[in-house]
Amino acid sequence: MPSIKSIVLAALWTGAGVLPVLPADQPQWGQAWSRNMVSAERGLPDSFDPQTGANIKWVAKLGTETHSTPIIADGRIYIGTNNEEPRDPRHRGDRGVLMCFDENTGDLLWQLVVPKREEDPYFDWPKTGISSPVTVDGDRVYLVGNRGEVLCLDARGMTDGNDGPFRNEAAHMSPPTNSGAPPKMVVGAEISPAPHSPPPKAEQLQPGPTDADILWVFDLVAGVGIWPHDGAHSSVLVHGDYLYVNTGNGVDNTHKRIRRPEAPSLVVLDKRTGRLVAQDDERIGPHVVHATWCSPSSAEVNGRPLIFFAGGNGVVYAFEPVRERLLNGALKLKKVFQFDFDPRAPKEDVHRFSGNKREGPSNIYGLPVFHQSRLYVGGGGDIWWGKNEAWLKCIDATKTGDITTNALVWSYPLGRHVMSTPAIYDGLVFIADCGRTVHCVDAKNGRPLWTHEIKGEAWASPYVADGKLYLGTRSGDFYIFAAGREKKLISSVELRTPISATTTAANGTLYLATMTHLYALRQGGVQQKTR
Ligand SMILES: [Ca+2]
Repeated sequence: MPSIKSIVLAALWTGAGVLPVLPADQPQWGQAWSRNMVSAERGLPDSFDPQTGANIKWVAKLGTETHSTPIIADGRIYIGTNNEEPRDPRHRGDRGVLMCFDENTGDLLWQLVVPKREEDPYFDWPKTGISSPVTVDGDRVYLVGNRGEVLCLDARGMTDGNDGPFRNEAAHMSPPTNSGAPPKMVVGAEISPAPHSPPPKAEQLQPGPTDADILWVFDLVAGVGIWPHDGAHSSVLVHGDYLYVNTGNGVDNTHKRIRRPEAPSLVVLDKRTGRLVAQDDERIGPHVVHATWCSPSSAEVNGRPLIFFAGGNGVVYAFEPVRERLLNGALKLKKVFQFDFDPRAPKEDVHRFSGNKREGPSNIYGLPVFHQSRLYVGGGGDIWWGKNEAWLKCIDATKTGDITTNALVWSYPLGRHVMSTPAIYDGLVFIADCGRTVHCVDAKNGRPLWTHEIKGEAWASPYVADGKLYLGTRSGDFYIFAAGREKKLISSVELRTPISATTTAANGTLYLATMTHLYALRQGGVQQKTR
């Protein structure tokens, strides 16, 4: 007699006419590794109600600022936040925090707590917490913390002891003696990033069962000489045995100087050891408009694997992946193409335009998304310091060399500034901007299909799952549209707390993070209590 599972599988096979789509984890930001903001999850809610608890499975409390997107793997959910609602009374004060919750219950399993950089508030902006989404590969969790460190964590935390080689969690989590408020924000103050100085051993906090187990650390400041700015936002890309990481190199507190022009924008580490194996050789540093916040993506183009990355200089690059582990010295990444996203913008001495809302260089926050031999990229003037102009561009990813003049398939003007990564679904491209508009564009030719005015800026990316488009805004409004050629707003919810995180779906549940709470939304769920 066939099992229920095999009947369900058979029904899925015949019903869909294609490979069955089963509930799955979401172990990295976007799809692996095109970074398309699309999920194959089904049966997700059309609406929910925080007042009655309808369609809510559970709610977990976060800090007060959450700019990180929830990531789900192997029964656990990871999200970065701050420490303004301390989960552990031993950790008090401003910290970067990564929380790990039980997927089923929303209970906290463990957390990584990282002291802030206190040399200059511009190195590690007060109260912003850990902004990077994690990437989970097997039982290892990769992320870039608030101090500009690439960290490899044990998904099981300390439940099976303190695994190495890194065993100095006590020093890592203990703030310096006399730690307190960061110095005043003084533009032009001559301050350099300094290493963490833990207190003497006897005064250090000791890791307990709810603290993270760090396996290795690579410090981007000490290791490749970056100048951190505002906060790290990197989503690590795993390709074979290697991690591709945008470094976060940026301007200093004047917003007019690059202190580390030689520092790389993209580095490659051995995922097993954290050893540096390669870095870009594109001399992007002097032209970084604000900081290096675009994370890499990857795809095979005509049978050839490529790593895509957009620099803080507004140029989209493709590199060959690292194939061999070199024993001596870091390898330079081999470039396959470069595409200047804004060729008419000024290219030299770009920081003289800092604060100019009318003209100046472009940079790129969202990820370059690969879909069917094309790259879709949103970019334009910096949201805080640059011109208002922004675009969604479609690039032919099959070309090589300098492809600025021959690879642009189409360009679509956006409203004012863009932070989003596009979602490509069913011949449509969805993106949202900081001019408070959601856009639906024909993927083939870039023609506008519909727009919708939203109440706040979109810092999150639109996310397509179950035929719906999910998007939260900085005004605290959450929108659910039909992901189709015709505009249809299915529902909207006023959460009254700003949203920076992209919504994610895994195993039949949708995860939505506001600044203060993580909602697990599930069809038919009724919330019992906040965890
Ligand atoms: Ca350890």
